[in-house]
Amino acid sequence: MSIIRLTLISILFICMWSVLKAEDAGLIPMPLRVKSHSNEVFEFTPKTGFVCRAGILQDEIRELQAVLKKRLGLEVKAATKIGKGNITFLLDEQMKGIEAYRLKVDSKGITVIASTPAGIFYGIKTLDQLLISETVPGKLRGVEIEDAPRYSYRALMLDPARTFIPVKDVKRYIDRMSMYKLNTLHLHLSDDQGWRVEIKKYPKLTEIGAVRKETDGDGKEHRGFYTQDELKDLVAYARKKQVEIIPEIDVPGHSVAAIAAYPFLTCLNPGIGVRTTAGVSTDLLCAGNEEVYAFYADVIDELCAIFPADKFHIGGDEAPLDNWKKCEKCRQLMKTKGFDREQQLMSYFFTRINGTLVKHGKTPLVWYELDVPEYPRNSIMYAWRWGLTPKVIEAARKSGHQVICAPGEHAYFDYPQRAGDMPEVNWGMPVIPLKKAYDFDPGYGLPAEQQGHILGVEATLWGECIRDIDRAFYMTYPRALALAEAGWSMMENRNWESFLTRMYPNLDDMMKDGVNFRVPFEVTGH
Ligand code: TNX
Repeated sequence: MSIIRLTLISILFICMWSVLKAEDAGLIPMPLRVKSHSNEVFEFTPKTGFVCRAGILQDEIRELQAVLKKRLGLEVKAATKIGKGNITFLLDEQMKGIEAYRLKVDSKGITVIASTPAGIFYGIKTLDQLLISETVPGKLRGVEIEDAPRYSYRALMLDPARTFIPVKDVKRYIDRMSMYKLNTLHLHLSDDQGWRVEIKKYPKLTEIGAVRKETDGDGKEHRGFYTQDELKDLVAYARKKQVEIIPEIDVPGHSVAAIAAYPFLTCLNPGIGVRTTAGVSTDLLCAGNEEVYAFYADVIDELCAIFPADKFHIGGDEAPLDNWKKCEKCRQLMKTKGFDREQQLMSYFFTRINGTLVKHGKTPLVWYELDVPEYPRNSIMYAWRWGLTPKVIEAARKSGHQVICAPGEHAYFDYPQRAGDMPEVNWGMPVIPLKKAYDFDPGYGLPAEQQGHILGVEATLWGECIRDIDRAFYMTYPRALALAEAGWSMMENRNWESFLTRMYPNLDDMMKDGVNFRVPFEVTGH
């Protein structure tokens, strides 16, 4: 072989080796466009600094500093020159998309351009993912990334109502979800088995409602709730990670803990205690009692002072109407209103609760049930029941509502990732393997004009069997990586094999960080 040929082959080999591909860069979710600059390499040095003209990016600078400290042990300080081996943040109001960003890495420097701090933040998160998969420490291969999300709403739900989750654990959960550009944490704060938020006007909600005597007969008391100050701190923490927290108070079903504390809230069985088993209760809030609406107006008033999000989840799921049929007050109200079906009372109930939300400028989110005749015009529907999402998307389009897709068959993260994975649960939960979580297309392949009302995605981690944050992480990951990609990436940029390759550097990173996850052995045939 001639010297020239050998040299050419070596150059080609070196180029191939050093060209950055999204597949080997651990980028999740997959960006809109990735272009590698094969001849460029950026080198971090102790002199690397950040250049930032706007004063409003303090949190983002701190995030960058934390990333570079963690990955490279570097302390980066303010610099003045764009290029020259520095990292530059530019806010460009002309750029379209509130979460969009452009990231460029070449031998002269690193630049992140966005129209908002959120975009800059996501540029930093992408930079972080580039760093976790670089094999030569301190070097980054040249790349240009143009990125923007498919959907604006990308959420995970935690259920501290069934099993309380301390604030410090929720913060860790937020840290990890923000790595994958998930921008909403939905907190399910009340259910039959627990009321988890301090309400100053009604102290018994937490004195009584936050104590569960036992769980499925284990004889162990379980208690806990968030004070208002703790939640304000949590909201501020999340905001720095570009995560918005949305509270949920589930009504009129799943309200036994509140009823245990304030028995007047229900129709027929005022003596019930906080529920100690999973399942659905027939003890609902009474729709025919004015005091119920006044009570929840007070609760919502206090919660709106804690959560600045413009959305507020009011539950609405699994409310069997047996007791409303038998309750005098409910019957009387139906008569006055001229209703002939209890389901109409359900619509009435939501309208009344929404009256309070509207005063605070909030939009109600609801677990959509196909048999409820009407929801408030401004509400956003969750499609959640197994197999019913296409139906709900269509029904919501006709009724003029927006939809969040949280389908049971792709996004119920309380379901095991593999058969036999949850031996402690014997009620036969279905299985959602990683592949099934990945196969989720929130648009269900519909033509563009039939999916414009889809706002985004959410995965729900119902807490009946989630005993602590390690278990929560174990159930969440790696499936939340699949969800993040379903919410952010365009279908034409998504590919299962590529996803798996990009997943491994992230699993490695979670391991180093002490974040629990389930190794998806089955994808490699084990
Ligand atoms: C249904 S999904 C529920 C939850 C349970 C979950 C268990 C929904 C809106 N309600 O109350 O925890 O199933 O998978």
